[in-house]
Amino acid sequence: MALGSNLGDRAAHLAHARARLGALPGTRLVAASRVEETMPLGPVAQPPYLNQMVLLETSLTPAELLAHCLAIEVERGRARRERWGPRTLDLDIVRYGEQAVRQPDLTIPHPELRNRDFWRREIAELEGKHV
Ligand code: A4P
Ligand code: MG
Repeated sequence: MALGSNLGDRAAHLAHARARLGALPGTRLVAASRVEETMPLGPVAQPPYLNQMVLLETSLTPAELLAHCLAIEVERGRARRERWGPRTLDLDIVRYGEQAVRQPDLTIPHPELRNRDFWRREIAELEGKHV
């Protein structure tokens, strides 16, 4: 799961997300990458992000996990204005084990994985941490 924030107290938003994700039903936070500051990607001018990748073990389905993610984003005052715009907290399911999901509201692996060096770097860090 990828955590991102570029509005408000970014570190606090990520900390909230880690705590909430780790406390979801049937879910455990196994490992977390370093938090890194990254320059904004995409067409919208906006402040730099803090990004982090976490590894969860969960019995939630991808759809259930997504619903929890949207609720946690709202807890941090996330307002959806424009696609790729600035946000207090963004939670993206980047991978879900080896499973692929293609639904109107959920694509796994996340289509941006191939374009985001920092995500791939963070995943490599997690794999080193828990193997
Ligand atoms: N959705 C589909 N697949 C997924 C998935 N695998 N995980 C749907 C989570 N959500 C998924 O998301 C819109 C809808 O995508 C969700 O309701 C869900 O049904 P959103 O968060 O409202 O929209 P968004 O985040 O603006 O769009 P998207 O496509 O998720 O963009 P990203 O990839 O989140 O990009 N620059 C830096 N440096 N770091 C960043 O983290 N993030 C973005 C946003 C732009 N630039 C960035 C960063
Ligand atoms: Mg998103």
